[in-house]
Amino acid sequence: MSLCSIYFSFLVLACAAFASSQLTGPSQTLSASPAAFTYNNDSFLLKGEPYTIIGGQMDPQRIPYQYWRDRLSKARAMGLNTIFSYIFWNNLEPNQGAWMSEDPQNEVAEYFKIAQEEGLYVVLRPGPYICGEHEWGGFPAWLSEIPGMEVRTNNTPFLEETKKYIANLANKSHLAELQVSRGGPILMVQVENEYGSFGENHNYTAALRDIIRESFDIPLYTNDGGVDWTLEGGHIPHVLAAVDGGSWALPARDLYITDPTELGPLLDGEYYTWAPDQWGSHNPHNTTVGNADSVSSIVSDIDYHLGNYSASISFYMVHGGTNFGFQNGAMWQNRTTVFTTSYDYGAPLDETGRTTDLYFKMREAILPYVPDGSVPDPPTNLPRATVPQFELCPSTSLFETATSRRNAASPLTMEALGQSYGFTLYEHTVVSTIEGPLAVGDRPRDRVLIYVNDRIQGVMDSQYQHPLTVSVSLQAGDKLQLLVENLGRVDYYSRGNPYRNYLQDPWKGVKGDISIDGSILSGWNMYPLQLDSVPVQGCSNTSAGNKSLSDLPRFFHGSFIGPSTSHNSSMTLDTFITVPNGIKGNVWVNKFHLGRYWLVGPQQSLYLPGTVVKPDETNDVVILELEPWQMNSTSMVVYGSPERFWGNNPDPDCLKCI
Ligand SMILES: *[C@@H]1O[C@H](CO)[C@@H](O)[C@H](O)[C@H]1NC(C)=O
Ligand SMILES: *[C@@H]1O[C@H](CO)[C@@H](O)[C@H](O)[C@H]1NC(C)=O
Ligand SMILES: *[C@@H]1O[C@H](CO)[C@@H](O)[C@H](O)[C@H]1NC(C)=O
Ligand SMILES: *[C@@H]1O[C@H](CO)[C@@H](O)[C@H](O)[C@H]1NC(C)=O
Ligand SMILES: *[C@@H]1O[C@H](CO)[C@@H](O)[C@H](O)[C@H]1NC(C)=O
Ligand SMILES: *[C@@H]1O[C@H](CO)[C@@H](O)[C@H](O)[C@H]1NC(C)=O
Ligand SMILES: *[C@@H]1O[C@H](CO)[C@@H](O)[C@H](O)[C@H]1NC(C)=O
Ligand SMILES: *[C@@H]1O[C@H](CO)[C@@H](O)[C@H](O)[C@H]1NC(C)=O
Ligand SMILES: *[C@@H]1O[C@H](CO)[C@@H](O)[C@H](O)[C@H]1NC(C)=O
Ligand SMILES: CC(=O)N[C@H]1CO[C@H](CO)[C@@H](O)[C@@H]1O
Repeated sequence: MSLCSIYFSFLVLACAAFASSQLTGPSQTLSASPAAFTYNNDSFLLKGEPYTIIGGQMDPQRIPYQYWRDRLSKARAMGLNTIFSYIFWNNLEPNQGAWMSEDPQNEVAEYFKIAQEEGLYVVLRPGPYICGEHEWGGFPAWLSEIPGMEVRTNNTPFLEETKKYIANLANKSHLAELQVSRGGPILMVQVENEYGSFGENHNYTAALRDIIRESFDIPLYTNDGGVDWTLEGGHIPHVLAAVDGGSWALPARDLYITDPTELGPLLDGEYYTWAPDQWGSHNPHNTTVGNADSVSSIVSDIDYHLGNYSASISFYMVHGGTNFGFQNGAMWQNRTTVFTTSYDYGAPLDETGRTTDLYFKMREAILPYVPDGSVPDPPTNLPRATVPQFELCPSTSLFETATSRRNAASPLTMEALGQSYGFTLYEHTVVSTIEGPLAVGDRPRDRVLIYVNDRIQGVMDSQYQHPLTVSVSLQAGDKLQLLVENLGRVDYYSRGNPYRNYLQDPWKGVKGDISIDGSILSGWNMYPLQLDSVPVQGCSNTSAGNKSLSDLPRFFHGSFIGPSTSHNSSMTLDTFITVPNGIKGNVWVNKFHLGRYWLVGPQQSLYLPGTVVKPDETNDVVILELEPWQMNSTSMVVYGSPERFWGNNPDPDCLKCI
């Protein structure tokens, strides 16, 4: 999505002069089945008939694959005829050359086939940059290690990798054969994503257009914020220009796009149903719940787009889903701001795929624009499960699991260590007395827990503007340990704001030297802790029930007996996991990584999909608590509840931080 788009408020609502004259026809000359999907000056044409796209965004890789059909059928029942989907390259190719099309969660062709079975067409948004509040906007971390790499520009290494990615998507992931021109559901392909808010290198976007054309023969489109400079930066000859944003954005396309090969029917490619959440004591959950004015403005915008304007639309998001594991993105706004694990988005289908009040209000507004009887009945929500509270016992510390070691005189970044996500531990043994403020590379990337001989000294985190320094006092033989957490790479940068462009600087861990009072420390042991697997062995009897857990990040282990299913559906095992005594950490259930928790909120519980839960059997739970020294309780407990709550708490590590 474009956060830039929502910064422009309602600029123009009265757009009486929707001038659609002077347009020329579609730029595409379709070879295979020319009539399958095309457009003229005013309208998309599906098999020759005018077609208004009533779309909604839903990304397969953010939804447990077992629930794809459930979510798609519900989108259809809301009145949608088309699904818009981003593809996350970093999930499909986690290691260079390792294409994961066999992994069910990344089998995106299967998702599109289900969409077709459910009566939906598809608009494909492959990026390769997709923004989306997703880790590095969808780029795999290994890209950063390719010499000369510069993303989103006319850069040979970048275009070479992009070429392979698009070809793999088309061929290895079988999306080419799912084009509407070959009888599949895919109508159009987006080129780049809101590129105009990032840059204006038209050579790059033309090259990317040509790369996509090598694999796809259906119409292409661009999608940019509804203002002059974003449209001017983003348009590409022979590619249909679309806008995103609210109703205010609609007139912009024909005001600022003049090349007739870029004109055609009007599409609002991202109409925001609401907004994502970011961690922080002062960030309340973004939702329309209880906000009748917001809901009614969405409803009247639906009329305005589909009625007054006869425009096509895609609701971003119709269902957000979840940034499971370490998959969330972040932004840089002179400090790091981090998207939560939940991508609920305040969307009409909530994070667990249940319909909300907004769903029914939007459905009612959409129905007058679709032929009678063609929309299925709205679904009934299934109940979610309760898991009674149970206690976990303390297991090994994170540091004890750090066994894979590299050493070097100077620190290496996480990526140079061959690691994409999670934590890296940097360890140095001091040779002579030294004290003073610590500097960790060029800046904390992102959250650094500082220990001396296993005792916590402080937290440096680029989320905090204050305090930025921690001082230490060390004797010869002391062990300085820095645990660096990658909180998610920046996924969005706009040339319209005053911030640094961290899309081109994605590195995590430590970049640069580590010094104390200006003296560089040389000689580091480095331990990548990506946590693809976590220890599930039992607990250390010695520390179980012990009043004094050490300061070290620690795994906790426990289990619960899964509830029985009702309605013969794993959705009745869906629940919200809460770690009431936890400060900050991560949760795994049956080895499935739910994601991060952090007491600051606004997210206070994690979605546990019923697909992960074994009914009537033992289910393993592992928690990594990063800050046991901040816990008020010595016991770690977990429960699952059918309802979630959102809320904020002060940050014990930085009470005054914003
Ligand atoms: C689009 O409009 C222009 C100008 O009115 C006209 O010349 C052209 O034939 C139209 N194209 C199509 C495909 O209808
Ligand atoms: C994809 O596969 C087709 C058919 O096997 C082949 O002709 C084409 O060159 C491949 N495309 C790319 C981009 O590799
Ligand atoms: C785009 O390509 C043209 C022709 O090769 C060249 O003159 C121009 O400098 C390029 N522009 C950018 C921004 O790379
Ligand atoms: C949209 O159309 C309706 C019905 O024709 C009309 O009453 C309303 O004023 C129009 N809204 C705008 C903003 O033009
Ligand atoms: C961010 O930092 C830059 C460089 O220090 C400064 O010019 C700019 O005003 C800052 N912006 C905000 C919103 O603080
Ligand atoms: C503690 O040790 C006993 C005996 O070795 C073992 O049976 C028990 O499972 C252990 N408890 C935990 C919580 O690991
Ligand atoms: C647990 O408590 C005992 C007695 O108070 C203490 O000797 C021991 O070191 C503690 N163990 C841990 C792991 O903290
Ligand atoms: C439960 O669902 C499964 C898979 O959908 C189906 O095979 C099975 O027959 C169902 N059982 C009952 C009792 O409805
Ligand atoms: C711990 O307890 C103190 C005193 O009751 C309270 O002020 C603080 O907020 C609590 N901290 C957490 C993380 O719950
Ligand atoms: C991350 C995000 O988009 N947060 C938004 C939540 O809603 C408030 C109020 O509408 C916005 O100010 C935030 O930007």
